[in-house]
Amino acid sequence: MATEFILPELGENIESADVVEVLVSVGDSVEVDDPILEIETDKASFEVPSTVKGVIKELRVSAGEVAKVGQVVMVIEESEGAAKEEAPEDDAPSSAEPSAQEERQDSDEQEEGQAEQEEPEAATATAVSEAPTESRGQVDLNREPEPPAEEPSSNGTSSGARQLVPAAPSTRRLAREIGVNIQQVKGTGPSGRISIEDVKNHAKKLLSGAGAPAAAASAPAAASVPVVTLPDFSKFGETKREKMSNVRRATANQMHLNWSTIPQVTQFDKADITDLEALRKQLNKRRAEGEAKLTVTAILLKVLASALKKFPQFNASIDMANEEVVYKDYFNVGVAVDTDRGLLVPVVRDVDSRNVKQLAQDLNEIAEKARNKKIRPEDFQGSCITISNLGGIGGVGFTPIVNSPEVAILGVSRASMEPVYHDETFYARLMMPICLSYDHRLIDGADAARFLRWVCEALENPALLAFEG
Ligand code: CAO
Repeated sequence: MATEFILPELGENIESADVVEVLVSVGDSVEVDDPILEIETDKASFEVPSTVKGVIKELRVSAGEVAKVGQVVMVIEESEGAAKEEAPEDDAPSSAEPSAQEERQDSDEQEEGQAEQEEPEAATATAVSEAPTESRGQVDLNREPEPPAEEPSSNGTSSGARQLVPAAPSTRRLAREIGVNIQQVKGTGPSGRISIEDVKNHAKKLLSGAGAPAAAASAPAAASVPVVTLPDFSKFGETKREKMSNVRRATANQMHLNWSTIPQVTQFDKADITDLEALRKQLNKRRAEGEAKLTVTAILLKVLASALKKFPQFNASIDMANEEVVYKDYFNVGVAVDTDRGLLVPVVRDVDSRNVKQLAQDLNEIAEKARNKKIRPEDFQGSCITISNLGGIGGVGFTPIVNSPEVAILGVSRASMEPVYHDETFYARLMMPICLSYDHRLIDGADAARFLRWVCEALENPALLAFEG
C-alpha cells in the first residue's frame, strides 16, 4: 500500500520548515524511525523519522525548499505485513490523514476570522494538539498524554512550566509578535478564552503602566527588527545578497526584543582562578575514558546554581502586567553555544542537583546536540539565567544582552596572567574577566555587584559553595 508521508506537527505556531536535506532516495528501504528528512525551523533542526516500514516510491520535496506542516513530502510503499504505527484518530493525525495539519495551511485571514468564533472546547483541543512535539519532529503515537507545553519565546527559552492558554493560534501569534506573554493575559471570553482584543488591551496596559517601549498593541511588528531603508550599496561597489537563515532571523528578533524591552546595565569583575585552574587540570588528568572534559563553563554552571539560591532575585522574572515578581524554585541555566548555524542557547537542567562532573557531561552533550543539529525545541525551554563564555575564543570583555524573560546573563572572557598587587608585592595570577548584564527594573546595582563578587569568590575559593551555596 502506498502511504503519503506528510510533514508532521513541529510545534506551536510552526507552520513550515526549510528542507535542509532529503536523507533518502527513491528505491531506498526504510524502517520505522529511520530518519528520512532533515528540516530546520526558527527554533531548531530536526531529523524527521519514518512512521512506516517500506520503500521510498516518490519524493515530493527537495533540499532548499520550504515544506508546510501537513504537506505530502514523500510517498512510501509499505512493506507487506508491516505494522504501521496507529494513532488514535483524535489524538495525532496519521501520515495519510492530515486533517488537523491541513487546517494549518489555512490562510492567516481565515484563521483570524475563525479565531473569535471558536468555542472554548475548540480552543482546548487546539492547545492539546499543540502540546510538545517529539524529538525528531514526529508525534510518538504510543506515548501517554504529556503535561501542557510551555510557551517558548522566539529563541526557544521560556520562564518555566506554565499552563496552556485557551487562545486561537492567530491570537498567540499576535502576542508573540508584539512581545506579550500570553500566559499573563486575562481572557474575557467564555471560560477565560483570550481574544486578539484582550492581547491588545494587555499590551496597552503594559505601555501605560511600565512605559515599556516595545509591546505596541497597534503595531504587531513592533517586536520584529525595525525596517531600515538601506542606501543603494551598488554605488560604492560589488555586493551580493543571501537569505537570512531561520536561526539568524530568530536571533535578530529575540535580540531586538531583549534590547528594546529590558533596561539593562553591565557590571564587570575579575576572578582569580589560578588555583581553580590548577585543580581543573589535575582532575582532568584523572578523567576516565569517555568522561567529558572538565571545563570552566561546567564549573560556572555549579557556581551559578549556588549563586541563584543565595540571591533569589536573580532566579526570577518580572511580571509588569500584574506588578509581580515570579520567583523560581528550579535551577536551569541556558548556555550560549557557538555553532556553524549561529548562536544557540540550549538549557542545562537542574544544575543544583548535579555535581560538576555530571554538569560537564550535560554541557558536552547539549553543546554537541546543538552543533550536530540534534537539538529539540524543548531543549531551549525553561532557562533561569544564561552563561555566555567567549573565553575559549579570546577577548578581554563584552556586554552580553539579557535573554528575556530572564533577568541576568553572565558573560565570561578569556583568563590571562596578570600582575596582582598584594601586601606591597606583585604576584602573577590567572585572572578571568566576568561580567553580569542585569535587568535594572528588578536588580539594583548593589545587588548585581554583590552577586558577581560572590561568583568570583566562589571561583577563587570553591569551599564557599559548601558553606554558603
Ligand atoms: N578563560 C580561559 N580559558 C577558557 C575559558 C575562559 N574564560 N573558557 C573556556 N576556556 C578553556 C576551556 O577550559 C578549555 O581549556 P582546555 O582545553 O585546557 O581544557 C578550552 O578553553 C576550550 O573550552 P570550550 O570552549 O571547548 O569549553 P567550555 O565548556 O568552556 O565552553 C561552550 C563550552 C559551549 C560555552 C563554548 O564552546 C562556546 O560555544 N562558547 C561560545 C559562546 C558564545 O558564542 N557566546 C556569545 C553569545 S552572544 O552573547
